[in-house]
Amino acid sequence: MPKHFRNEFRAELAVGFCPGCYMVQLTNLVEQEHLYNDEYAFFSGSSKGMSKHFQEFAEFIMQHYLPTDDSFVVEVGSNDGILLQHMAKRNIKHLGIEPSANVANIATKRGVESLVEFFNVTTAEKVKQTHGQADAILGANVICHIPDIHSVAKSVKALLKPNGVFVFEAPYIANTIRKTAFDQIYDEHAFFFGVHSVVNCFSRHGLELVDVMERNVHGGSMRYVLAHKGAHEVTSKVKQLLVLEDHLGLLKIETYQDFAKSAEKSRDQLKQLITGLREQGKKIVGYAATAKSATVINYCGLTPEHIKYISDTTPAKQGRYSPGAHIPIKPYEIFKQDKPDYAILFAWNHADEIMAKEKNFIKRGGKWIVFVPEVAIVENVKQ
Ligand code: JHZ
Repeated sequence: MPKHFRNEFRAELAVGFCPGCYMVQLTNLVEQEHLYNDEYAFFSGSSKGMSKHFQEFAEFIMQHYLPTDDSFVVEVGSNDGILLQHMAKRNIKHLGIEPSANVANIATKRGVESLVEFFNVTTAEKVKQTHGQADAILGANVICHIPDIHSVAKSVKALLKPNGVFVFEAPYIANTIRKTAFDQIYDEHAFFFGVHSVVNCFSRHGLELVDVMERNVHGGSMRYVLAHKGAHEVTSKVKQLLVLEDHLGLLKIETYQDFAKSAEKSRDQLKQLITGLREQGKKIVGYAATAKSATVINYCGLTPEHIKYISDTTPAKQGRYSPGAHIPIKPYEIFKQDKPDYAILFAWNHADEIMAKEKNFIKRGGKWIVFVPEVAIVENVKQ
């Protein structure tokens, strides 16, 4: 038995909807220390598309919200420093707060000042004492990971300058529902935010949602800009999206019940498709051992009998196994040399980048199996 399986644990994955504040969230949580530690295997810089995205995010913040030479920016969950490196390069005072030491070490090597801590009221107070209050507090795909969201709000409230902004991004619930992207539901994603739930949650703490921007990353994300109540003008886009969410049915439990039915249908179709292909003797592999893939594999009951291996570019994942199903994770180079008949596109959110570099796979007769927004076999995937 590989040594990695010894400490494996399982947790039930289930989602709840609050009809009072419209929050969609996991109902069972895995201990934070199990998820974020010095073996954290996701490196934000693992895709070219995301590197470009973070550059745009940094430019946006520097242009709009870091007004003076002594401006101070804090990032929660700064990972390998992919965002803050742009501020560091311009000598802007910054601090990354990152609980996983291994990724924080990479950030430090990039010149990003990093504090290895969870973001909470104690850490916020400490940063306030040592560095002062921030002009901007940022978070990309991390605020939705922190179960004690009220502690996040209190920490932001304490650490933010009177005119400062709290800007964060997360996959947008409307897109998750529209695309039947059930794989966005996994242990790290404690919350599935929408504009209503963000307003309701943070307004309790005197923080106001002042702007929203859709971003075409991670399957369709939203960038939320919050500020102390009354400090900034609220844009009309916030109102527009509140109305739209109502029209989309995001305030009704029935919409989520329909989503559950669509997810079940997608699961059954994918399992059937893969089982059928295996019966014909086809060789199927997985492309990218994403966090999302753990949900797809376990929810569909896929095993190493169905998927020979999953190729991934992250050295820390190679030689390991997928959680639960124990499908081997192999270096990307194996996929390039190998001739699988089908590859399941687990990193469907990076489709543009992947299609551009995998033309040879199709030329060799390979085909993609996709499941978002629908289960299909295709030669080309549009994001
Ligand atoms: P990707 C992560 O989710 C984890 P994941 C986290 N919890 C989160 O919230 C989201 O990001 C935002 C591999 N890969 O970005 C590298 C290839 O092998 O969809 C990574 O292992 N070849 C923080 O894991 C993985 O995919 C490629 O060409 O679902 C990243 O997957 C590319 C582009 C990626 O995020």
